[in-house]
Parts: sequence; C-alpha cells; structure tokens
Amino acid sequence: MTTLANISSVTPSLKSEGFDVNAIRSDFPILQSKVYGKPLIYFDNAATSQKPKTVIDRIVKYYEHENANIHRGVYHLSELSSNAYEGARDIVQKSINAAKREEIVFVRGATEGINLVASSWGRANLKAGDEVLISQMEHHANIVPWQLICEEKGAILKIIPVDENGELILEDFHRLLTEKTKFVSIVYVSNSIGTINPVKTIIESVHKYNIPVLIDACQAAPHLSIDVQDLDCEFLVYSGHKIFAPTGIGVLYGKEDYLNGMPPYQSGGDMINIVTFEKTTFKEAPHKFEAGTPDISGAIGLGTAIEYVNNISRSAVHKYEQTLLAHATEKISAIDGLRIIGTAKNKIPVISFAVDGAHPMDIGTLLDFEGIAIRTGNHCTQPLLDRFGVSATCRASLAFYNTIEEIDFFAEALVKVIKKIKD
Ligand code: ALA
Repeated sequence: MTTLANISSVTPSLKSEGFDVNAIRSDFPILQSKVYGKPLIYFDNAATSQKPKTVIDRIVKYYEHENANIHRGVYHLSELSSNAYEGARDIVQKSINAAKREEIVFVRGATEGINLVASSWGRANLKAGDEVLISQMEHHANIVPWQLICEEKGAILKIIPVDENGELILEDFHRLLTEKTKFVSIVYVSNSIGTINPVKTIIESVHKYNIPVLIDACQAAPHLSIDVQDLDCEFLVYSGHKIFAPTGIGVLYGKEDYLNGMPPYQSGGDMINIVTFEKTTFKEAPHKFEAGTPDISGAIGLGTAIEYVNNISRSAVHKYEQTLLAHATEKISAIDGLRIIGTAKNKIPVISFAVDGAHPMDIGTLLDFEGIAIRTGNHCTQPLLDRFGVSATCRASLAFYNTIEEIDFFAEALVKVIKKIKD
C-alpha cells in the first residue's frame, strides 16, 4: 500500500523551475496535522485553501505592531496600518494587471463583490424587459443576486446551458446574446466540476453589444494567471481565502469609468467627502465602495498570500496540478460504479463524482476517519447538479501542495469506504 511516509514530487523536472512540493508543504503548518491519528489529506481546496506560515505571521505582526484604524489617524501607527492596507491594493493591482490601483475594491469576498455590482450597477441600469445572461454552471453567489435584481427591475435572467461534459454550449451562448442582453456574468472556472471556460472569447463576443461582463474568478485565482487588461472584462471578483489568504477579504476589480459611474452600495464612514443633513457627496472609487472600517489585516494577509504565490513559478504549478488531475482522474475513474461529473477538456484539479448505491455524505464521513477532507453536497451549484441528475456529489479539489501519494492513499481509502457502505 502507498504510504505518506515518503512524499516526493513525481515530476522532478519541475525542480529546475524551482518547484518543490516538499518545500511548499513545509510552508503550511496545518499540513503537518493528524486527524484521528492519520496524516491530514486536505482535498477541499475549492471550499477554502490552507494558509502558509508567512501569511499567518504577517497577520500576527499586524496585530502585534501595526494595529490602528486606516485613513483616519495622523499618528505613526495609523500611518503604518494605512500604508500596509494600501500597499496590499498595489499588490493586487499588479497581480491581475489592472491599469490603476483605484480599480481594486476590497470586499468581504466574491459574494459581496457580485452583490455590489448587481445592486449598484443593476439598480441604476436595468429596466423591465432587459436581459441578464449567466450560465447553468454558476455558483449560487452568481445566480441569486442577479435573480433578485431582475425581479426588482422586471428584467429577465437567461441561462447558457452546459453539455454532458460540463462545458458551456457556446452555440446557445451566441443565440442567447441579443440586443436585449444588458449584462453578462460568467464563472471563469467551475467550483463544483472544475471546467475552465473560454472567458476571453466570451468577453469578446459580449463586447460586440457594448455591454459589460463580470467574471467570477474565485476558482481561477488559485490556479491560473489573471490579466484583466488582456481579458478586457469590466468587472472581476475573487475571494482571498481560496488563494491562501484569510477569510473575510476579497477583491472586486472594476474598470475605473464603470466604478465611478455607479452609486454607492453601502454607505457610512470613509466613503464620503462632505456630509450635511441636506446632502452627502462621495469619494471616487475605490473608497466609495469601502464604507466603514474594512478588514485591514485581511487585506494585508491577502497581499502576503499573493506575494507567496508569486514566488512560485506559475507554469510549474500548472504542470504539476495537471499531473495531479490526470493521476486522480485515472485512479478514481477506475473505481466500480463511480461516475465522474465534469469531464471537460480544460479543467483545474477538481474531481466531482457520484457512486451508485453510496450516498456522498456517507462517503465523506467515512473518509474523514481516514484523515481525508473532501466536500460533499451540492457545492452551492444546485442548478448544475440538477442538470446531471444528482442532488449531491463528492468533490476532491486539489492544490499545489497536494501529492500523488495523497491521491493514491485517497483512491485506496475510497474503495474501502464504498465497500463498507455497500456491504
Ligand atoms: N464556494 C465554495 C465551494 O465551492 C464554498 O466549496
């Protein structure tokens, strides 16, 4: 039986690109943990990723040495804190190649970013009979905010369907995109089945109608390079906690003209210029959209997480993750009665599956006793799972710190667990 005693990279050639999975694993304290006496195998990275020590240390340093509110104090600590927070904005800007730092709005996460755009842009621009186009592959966070604003404005939500492999049906996308379409909001990479969508081509087509596009890049951010100028999207969102940063911080990118043309989403301190009881004037973006005290330490932690990721070769990570995906797909698909849901040509290392006669919750619970963490359920994508005729799946979602040995251990444990459930 494969053991985890000798964790080694299967692709030593990646070492020439400076990629060493053992070194990476040692940066993540939680990966050294045991669960029920077994080494933790963390395969729930699409839900949230683990945090490297450098991020944890940076947050501790902030609270031990820099904690003060930002943009408000004339004293040393407030300056330290404000500089660190605004420095994180610069790091985010560079990492997604935004043209201006003012185009980066810190939000709680992708969910808040989408709600912000749907409420602010949607309320100001949508009217009865307009159409908003999303896909069948969206996370609930990219469905419900659009449903609510469409309901409020009498607009109509249109859905691009997904084929048997879990790819968007592009002919239907072109058919649904019409003069009536006023906004398109599309996921870059599916959280539940891993499909990488051809968003650049989609954006090009949408722009022929002179309308804006939002890209939900939650699952793209930890796995792919993002260049918003190259994509040319009007908006893009992601959550920090999926890219090795703390929970509670996320990014909304918006083209400057769009952000400045939109009304505030929330209001309060730090987003205003002048307040009187008669009238209030607002700052320009991004501050207009950052009402109240933000998640200062979260933003700083996000900056550190991005710097951490930037120190590892993206191309090596991509090759390594594709090796993990290929190996896991081969191992898992060989299991009797198991169906992989989502077999797109371009995928991140996310494998969703259903097993005849074994409920995902039972599989997940028993795998936990082997030290293995996967997600079970609908992954906040009920319409997508409905399309495949299942209400829940097991989902193994991998990151660059996972290993071939972990996959082998997982596949063996899975066979054992399925047998136990069926016996
Ligand atoms: N959206 C997260 C997931 O896919 C929580 O698990």
